[in-house]
Order: sequence, then structure tokens, then C-alpha cells
Amino acid sequence: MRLLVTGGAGFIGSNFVHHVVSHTDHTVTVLDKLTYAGNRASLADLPGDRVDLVVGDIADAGVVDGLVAQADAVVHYAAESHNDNSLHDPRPFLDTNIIGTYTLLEAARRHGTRFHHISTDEVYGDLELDDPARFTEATPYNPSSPYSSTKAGSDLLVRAWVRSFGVAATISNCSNNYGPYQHVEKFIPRQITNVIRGIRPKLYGAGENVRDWIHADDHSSAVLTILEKGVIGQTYLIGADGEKNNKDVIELILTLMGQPRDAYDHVTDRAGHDLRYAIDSTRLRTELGWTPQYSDFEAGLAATIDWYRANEPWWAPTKDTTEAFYATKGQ
Ligand code: NAD
Ligand code: TDX
Repeated sequence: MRLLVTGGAGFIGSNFVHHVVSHTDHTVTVLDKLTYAGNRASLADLPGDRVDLVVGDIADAGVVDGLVAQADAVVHYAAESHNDNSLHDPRPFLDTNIIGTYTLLEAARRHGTRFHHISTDEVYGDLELDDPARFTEATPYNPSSPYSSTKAGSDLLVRAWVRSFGVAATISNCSNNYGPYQHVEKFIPRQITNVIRGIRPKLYGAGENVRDWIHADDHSSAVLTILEKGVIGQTYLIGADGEKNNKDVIELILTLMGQPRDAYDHVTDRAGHDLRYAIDSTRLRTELGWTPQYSDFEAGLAATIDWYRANEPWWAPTKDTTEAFYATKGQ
């Protein structure tokens, strides 16, 4: 297949492109605007006869139309992805997550192209810490932030384009990813690179918030499975039973990096901070036969720490500006 991967120079998109190159014969065209979050270097070691990069905006119908026409399937990762940025300036989230998705869907409709939409568990809002429930495909949408509300809006556009126009689309909603190539604005790489730089890690509030961690490579194998075997019009939740609170994660990072486990600061909490996410991925496992490979979070985290230690030239150019921005917000 010829895949068009939007946002393929970002964190999860670039992990997916690496996964596709090593596990399939597909060729990939990446369409990426190279915003502050996109990085050419994340694709640099991939073979030129399998992967090419087109720099452009998913909201630009002229660019999108020709690329979608040439593809057998679109895998749509491109988004403004950071909750904290969405609290500061929501507009780019509307432009990319809503108008960009709309633009891609219209092209898929014109050309009859298979479409897979990447989304997040944050569309379901949050859970109490002691709630035995986890999110399922039947959980009502209840997004909290400008980021998650625009992702929810994009999911609903996809559903409408399936029902009204017969677009051959599937949707997946995944939990929090970790692994290589993640921007240092995000929780885990921020703390790892802080320790490398001699800056104390920063925990929002009391750190009781729970995230359901999955390795980015397991997310990629799930998306490939859905692309190959998923039922058109269906939504699949992707998760690997990785619930951990932020305090435990920060203490584990410090321990794995040879620091005292309490050598971090509590900083200003995020406005509207979702308390807990948790995914029930039964449908994906039983109906499509997917299983995650990274069952040991500590081992996956240790490998991620090694990757950031070995790849400082990849993240160093963005570290100072990221920390300067957080400092303006007391975070
Ligand atoms: P990221 O911010 O690392 O990467 C986003 C990529 O999209 C960047 O390369 C950026 O340049 C590109 N992009 C942004 N606006 C664009 C535009 N208008 N046109 C073309 N390209 C554009 O994000 P990520 O963490 O890799 O997330 C990828 C997708 O996965 C998003 O849709 C996100 O909602 C979803 N998701 C992320 C997580 C997570 O834990 N990070 C979890 C579940 C779902
Ligand atoms: O410095 C920090 N300290 C801290 O305690 C940062 C950056 C975050 N946090 C907390 C906030 C969250 O509870 O850590 C948790 C994870 O934060 P993020 O990495 O910003 O992720 P989150 O807001 O949970 O959203 C992520 O997962 C779902 C992705 O960024 C989204 O794109 C995805 O949809």
C-alpha cells in the first residue's frame, strides 16, 4: 500500500513510520507542516525509497487533494497536541484539529480513499481515582480542554463523513504514549531532560492524576491492525493497562536516573486538570486479535531514558524555549 501519514514528523507519527518500514512493505508519504512539534530529524534514518516528506498544511486543500488522490490509505496523526498550549492559545487547535481534519475528509470523500483517524482517550473526560470503570467505545464524550474538545469535534466529523458520505473511515482513541522522539514539552521527556540538564523535575499539583501509559510502538502495531482488519465506521480504544499516577512516574524517573526520589518540585497545577484516564481495550484485543508487546513499564521507561541520553542533539534545540515558556506560568 501507499500510505499518506499526516503528522509523520511528530512523536507518534514518526514512531508509526518507523514501525511501518520495519514491519511491512508499504511506502509512506508524510505530510507535515513542521510546526514547533515536527522534526525532520525524526525521519532521517529511514530509506528514501520507502519514505518521503512533503512539508505542508493539512488545512490547505490544494496540497491535500493531490496527496490523498495518490494514496491507498490516509493515517491521520497531525494535530496540535499539547493541553497546556491549548489553554494559552486555542486558535491553532481549531485550525488544525477541526479544519485540517475536515479538509482531509473532503479529499478522502472525493477520491474514495480509506481513512484512519488517530484520536485520544481525552475525548471521554476524566474518571474518579476510585471508579472501577474504564473508558469503553460506549462512554459518552465529555472533553475538558480546548485540545480535547477539538479532538472530540474531529472524531464527530469523521463519524458524520462515514454516515452521510460513505467515507471508509475508522477511528482509534489511545491513552498516553511514551517512547523516543517525544517533544520535551510533554511530561515524561520533560522530566528526563530536566534531570540530564540538572534542573529539578516539575510535578503539577499533588501529582495524584493518573495516566494510562502505552509505548508508542504498541500504539503503532494497534493502528496497523485496525488499518488491516478494522470494520469501517468502527471506533477502537487502544490501551495497555498501564495506569500510574504522575508522582509515581516522576519518582521512578529519578530513581532510574540515579537521583534521590524526592528531588523534584511541586508547581502550579494545570487549569481544569483531568484526574484520571483508563482504557478498556477489550474490543481491539478480542475482535481484531491485537496484544501489546511492552508489558514492563519500568523497562520501557529505562529504554526511553537511554534514548534521550543518547540523542541530546535531537532535543537540545527546543529545551530552553520550552522551559522559558513554562517558567512564565509558574510551571
Ligand atoms: P506531536 O505534537 O508530537 O506531533 C504532531 C505533528 O503534527 C507534528 O509533526 C506537527 O508538525 C504536525 N502538524 C501540526 N499541525 C499541522 C498541520 N496543520 N498540518 C500538517 N502537520 C501538522 O503529537 P503526538 O503526540 O505525536 O500526537 C499525534 C496524534 O496522536 C494527535 O492526533 C494526538 O491527538 C494523538 N494522540 C496523542 C497521544 C499522546 O500521548 N501523545 C495519545 C493519544 C492520541
Ligand atoms: O511538567 C509537567 N508536569 C506534570 O505533572 C507536565 C508537562 C505534565 N504534568 C502532568 C499533567 C498530566 O497529568 O503529567 C500528565 C501528563 O501530561 P502531558 O504529557 O502533557 O499529557 P496529557 O495532558 O495527559 O495528554 C497526553 O496524552 C493524551 C498528550 O499530550 C495528548 O496529545 C494525548 O491526547
